[in-house]
Amino acid sequence: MSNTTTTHHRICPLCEACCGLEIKVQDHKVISIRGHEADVFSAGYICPKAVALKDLHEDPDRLRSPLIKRNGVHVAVTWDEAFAEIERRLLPIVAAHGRDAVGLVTGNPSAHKIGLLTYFPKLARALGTKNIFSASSVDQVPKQLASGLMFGTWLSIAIPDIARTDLLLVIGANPLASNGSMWTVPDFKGKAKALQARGGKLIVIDPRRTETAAVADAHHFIRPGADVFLLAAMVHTLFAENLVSLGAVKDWVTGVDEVRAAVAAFTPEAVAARCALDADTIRALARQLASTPRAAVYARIGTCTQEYGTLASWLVDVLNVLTGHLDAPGGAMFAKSATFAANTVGASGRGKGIATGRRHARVSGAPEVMGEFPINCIAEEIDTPGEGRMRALITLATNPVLSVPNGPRLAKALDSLDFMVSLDIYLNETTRHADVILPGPSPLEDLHFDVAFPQMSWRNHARYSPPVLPRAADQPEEWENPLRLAAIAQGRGAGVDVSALDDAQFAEEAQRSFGAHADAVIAATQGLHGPLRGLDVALRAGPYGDGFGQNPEGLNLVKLMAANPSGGIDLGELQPRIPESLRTPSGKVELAPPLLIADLPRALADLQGPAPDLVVIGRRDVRTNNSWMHNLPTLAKGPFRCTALVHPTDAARLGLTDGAMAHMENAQGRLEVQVQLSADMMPGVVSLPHGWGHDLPGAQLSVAAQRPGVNLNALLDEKLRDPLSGNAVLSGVGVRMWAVEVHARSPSAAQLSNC
Ligand SMILES: Nc1nc2c(c(=O)[nH]1)N[C@H]1C(S)=C(S)[C@@H](COP(=O)(O)OP(=O)(O)OC[C@H]3O[C@@H](n4cnc5c(=O)[nH]c(N)nc54)[C@H](O)[C@@H]3O)O[C@H]1N2
Ligand SMILES: Nc1nc2c(c(=O)[nH]1)N[C@H]1C(S)=C(S)[C@@H](COP(=O)(O)OP(=O)(O)OC[C@H]3O[C@@H](n4cnc5c(=O)[nH]c(N)nc54)[C@H](O)[C@@H]3O)O[C@H]1N2
Ligand code: SF4
Ligand SMILES: [Mo]
Repeated sequence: MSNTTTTHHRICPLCEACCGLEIKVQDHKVISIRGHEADVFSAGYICPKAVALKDLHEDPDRLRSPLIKRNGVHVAVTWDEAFAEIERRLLPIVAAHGRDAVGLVTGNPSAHKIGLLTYFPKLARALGTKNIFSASSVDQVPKQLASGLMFGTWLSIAIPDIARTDLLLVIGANPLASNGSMWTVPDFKGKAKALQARGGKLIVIDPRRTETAAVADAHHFIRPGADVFLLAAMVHTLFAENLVSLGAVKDWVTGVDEVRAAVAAFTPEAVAARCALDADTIRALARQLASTPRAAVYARIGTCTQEYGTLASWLVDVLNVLTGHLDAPGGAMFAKSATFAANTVGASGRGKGIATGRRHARVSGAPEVMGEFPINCIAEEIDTPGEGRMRALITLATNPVLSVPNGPRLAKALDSLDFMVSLDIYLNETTRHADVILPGPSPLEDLHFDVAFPQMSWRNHARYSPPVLPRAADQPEEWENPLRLAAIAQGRGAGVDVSALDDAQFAEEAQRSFGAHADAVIAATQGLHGPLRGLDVALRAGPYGDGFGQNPEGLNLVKLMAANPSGGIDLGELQPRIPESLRTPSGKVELAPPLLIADLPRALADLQGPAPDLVVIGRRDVRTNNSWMHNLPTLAKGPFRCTALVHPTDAARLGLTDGAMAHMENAQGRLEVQVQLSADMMPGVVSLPHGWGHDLPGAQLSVAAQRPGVNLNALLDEKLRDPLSGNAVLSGVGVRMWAVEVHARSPSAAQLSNC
């Protein structure tokens, strides 16, 4: 043992802000985690979750070896035993029932791991199943569908140029708690303050006066699920008042007249009651957007997880285009990623665009979007009898029993599977159903490069971090497990030489992508393997790359690695990219995609839609991360966070009191929740966070189980979806609430008071 302290620079893998960390290590133990001041992108900013990476690494509940379920109990086994068991049990299911009998679902952490993100498609291809699902359909797929239709690729996402904007309209997002999403923007608060300091304005539209709303210049409540109406009426106002001005992209937009006609009926007066916003306020917002030279609209999960998620996401960018703010400095711009971006490859300015509905789900008939079916369909695909039923499931870094509507039905369905494999680092609410669990390394034992987020970053950058700590001798790298599973599915045997298979697959891919130059590419990347080799190729062939020697000043992996201690490579502020970034068939911004225009009448017909007395929405807290970080002591301490926020007027009419327990019920189920009075709620709306409910038997989460909270998703209906994108409805669902009689305290209430 030595007392030498080493300093490491590591990008935080926990959320989309991608902050650079400085981690000090002594004797293989983390002694401190702070922000990396020199980081070219995040400049030292971090949130409390980064510090919990130490807890995560040291968590005794984190799995260090594979588990096999024997007689209902999970027991530790060797890696070879685990893969042999998978081969023994998976292949007969495929042989007897076909490839679609195996489902594959991936979750949020995969988006942060190059090993999982770039090897998941290999596993999906090898399985050859149409039953692919991901957390995208409880999240952002509406935004991706709308952007794909307008701009031509699934990740051509226009983000606010916050460094230069003077008006930022934030709808259904709370970046002060979430640190941003579909927009990589560490220290949103600091950037918003700078915006205000230069005279700019931040406006928030949200059914709760959130942490972000609290620092804003203005905040408006909106009835949950009504964003499509507000946005359509703002677009209507632009046309009605002659405020449309396309600015620099005017020669690159089609469909303006179709949009004008499509929103004709959405007058501010017509939508006001549905939105619970004055017609005058709606008009004023549209005028302010049109009259501010540098302005942008940004909307996120609150606008996606509703029945009109795709329409709302689309109308956000319609506003950006019609007010001349798309692709303009200070407006909504496109990042230019150094790697892996579909809008930097192939011919510039035109492409195939995107397609959906190439397949349909067996039970619901839901169309495939981004190669996936809605994650809400997993349970019914398992528990609905008939030809093509799903009998086996592979889960990859996801906890759908807590994170997907109607978790209880899903849990039951998982129990009825013939076989289930989970690639996961915890024995939790979902993986307890698995027959085999394969843990990945701790994040600190893994290298890091963000594949997706530089495509949505507030500034262009390229950063790479090597592993901070060594892996245990037998722990595979994160990408090896999906690849070995792929090999099993292809009949290559559980004992396959993963490294040789990776080499062979790389050679095939090089042949496909580089043709006559494939041998040169293979030679140039000699000595690399796994995702690092793919990264070097992506960098060198990418828009800033060295072109394998053609552009010696350009980027490659060696240069990227060398930049790690000094905080990575800054690639400059956002630049106008239209028409070059477009990949639509017309080579234009397609403002009026027929799929979306045809969906507007559905919204119009719902203008007088039902207005339940009380609806529930979610919320995020800076110390939690979806369903899986409640086991880390640093984050779990402090006040109980799984409370139901209730406005005092609602509490008075329903007989609820602060701190007391209440029933929350609808046709889906009933929960017992702790009430917290909050004048920040819109009356008629209550807020309960998701990702809780850690009291299910068979999980191994000793800290989280002490204060389990309740599962909001037990009250949500898995059949409620945005029909275009398949995205789940997570917001604005009707509930009833009434006080729990004090003399008949339930076990969960008693448990809470113990903590
Ligand atoms: N009601 C409601 N429900 C929601 C939401 C909401 O706002 N309201 N939000 C939705 C959103 S946006 C999302 S993204 C989903 C998230 O839902 P999921 O994708 O299911 O993600 P998590 O709940 O974060 O669970 C992550 C899983 O990955 C495992 N894991 C963590 N790190 C690693 C790793 O390094 N390797 C491996 N192999 N496994 C790892 C964890 O143990 C856990 O099982 O939840 C959705 N559910
Ligand atoms: N601390 C923390 N950070 C996270 C996560 C986490 O769990 N914890 N999860 C990560 C993930 S996976 C994601 S996808 C992102 C999400 O990032 P954000 O989109 O910023 O997510 P939220 O903080 O849930 O903010 C959504 C807001 O929408 C509001 N809302 C609800 N319904 C409606 C509606 O109908 N209309 C409007 N206008 N607003 C509505 C809610 O009140 C809430 O304030 O956060 C990421 N970051
Ligand atoms: S905001 Fe927090 S969790 Fe997100 S990347 Fe930064 S430090 Fe990590
Ligand atoms: Mo998410």
